Amino acid sequence: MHKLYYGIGACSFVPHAALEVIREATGEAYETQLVKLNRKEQATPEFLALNPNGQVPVLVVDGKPVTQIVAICDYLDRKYPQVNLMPADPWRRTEAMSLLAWMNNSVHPTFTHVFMPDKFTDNPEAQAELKRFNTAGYRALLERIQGMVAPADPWLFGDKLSFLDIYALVLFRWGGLAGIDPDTLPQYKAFVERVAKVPAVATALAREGAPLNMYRKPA
Ligand SMILES: N[C@@H](CCC(=O)N[C@@H](CS)C(=O)NCC(=O)O)C(=O)O
Repeated sequence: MHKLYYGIGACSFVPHAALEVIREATGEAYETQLVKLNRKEQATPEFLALNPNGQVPVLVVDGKPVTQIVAICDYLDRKYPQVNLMPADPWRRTEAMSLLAWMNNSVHPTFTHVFMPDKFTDNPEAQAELKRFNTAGYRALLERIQGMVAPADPWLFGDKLSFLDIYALVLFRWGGLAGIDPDTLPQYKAFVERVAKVPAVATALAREGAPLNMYRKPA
């Protein structure tokens, strides 16, 4: 059975919701293990033995850990192609993979500079500057995603919910944490509300227990 190590509201929500979509479609059960990121459980020797990067998600498959969302999504799609979490057509799949990589290697790290600037410098003034600069950059990236989700009918890659729709939800929520008012991105907000209503996504959201709207007005 697959076992997912996840954090509340973290990027691990992408495989978490996907595993739930798979469970609903195929009956394949999975286990979850919460890693309390605020308590630095990702830095314990036991967890570092699973993922030396000290990050969630980790998916354990037949006792072997796999890390990195792009690899985990690729594995789950190849294991359960009938669930269509990536498009089946080779070119559409490549387009989806390109978008997944961009979300993971460009949008996601921009937010990390806002949320965890201490990962990039130990100078408090530089941290404040990183936060300010990257909040603006993050907003611009969310606007680009809004341009992609606005015409989605109903999902980014057609009639099947994909990893991309779930990642779009995660990145939008983080905007709230970065002090970006969700109401200023109305088309993106409407899309995320739609994704959140998909029963499997709603189940995973309920398990994590964090609100969909994480907006914190900047001080
Ligand atoms: N590129 C990695 C990013 C993973 C990542 O940034 N995980 C964050 C949560 S969203 C984390 O575990 N942060 C805890 C830490 O870095 O201490 C992936 O795709 O898995």
